Amino acid sequence: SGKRLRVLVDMDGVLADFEGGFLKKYRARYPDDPHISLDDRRGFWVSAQYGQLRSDLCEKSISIWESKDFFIELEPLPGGVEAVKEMAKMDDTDVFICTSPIKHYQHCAYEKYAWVEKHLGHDFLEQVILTRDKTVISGDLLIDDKPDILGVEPKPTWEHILFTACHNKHLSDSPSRRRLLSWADDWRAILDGKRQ
Ligand code: UMP
Repeated sequence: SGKRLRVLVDMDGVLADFEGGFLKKYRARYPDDPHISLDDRRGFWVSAQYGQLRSDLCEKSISIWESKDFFIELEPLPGGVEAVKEMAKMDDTDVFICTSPIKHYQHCAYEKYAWVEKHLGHDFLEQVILTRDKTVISGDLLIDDKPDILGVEPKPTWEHILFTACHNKHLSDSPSRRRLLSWADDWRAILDGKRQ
């Protein structure tokens, strides 16, 4: 074991309950409009599926995560914070939180840092990477619920581990793509398998 393992962990849909937080606030703000249950979610883009349901619901959905306090008030997903803390304490392991902020930057970027401080502690702010392009970030593993992680680098260094979420659970897996079904799944085995 000569070299350290670098693990990149996504935030929305992996550590923070974006989908649950969205649905709760959308239904509270637009009680007379239709919604999509988490069971019926398909596709990474919430706004696209709401736009298909009814064209005006695209911008109504966007208004939810552009609002102040949306990102800071997201609940942690079960076991995620504990797993990241444990990972960070493992020998020869570096953990980074790798997350894409929305371009409406008034609240999101600030609140993502605040969320990490609240749930993982001030020292963990050292480990935060905000980027709209995860392909230019080097690592051994990227644990992320987005099925297609694309950017300017055609050959990213990381192996993408698809974290199961309501919007991706029905996707068929190619043999080359591995999943983490939840934080109760064996993430330690995935890390250990990557160590040389
Ligand atoms: N996001 C949108 N539109 C959607 C769903 C999510 O802009 O329909 C945003 C919320 C997060 C970002 O800031 O995309 C997801 O980032 P990653 O999970 O890929 O880091």
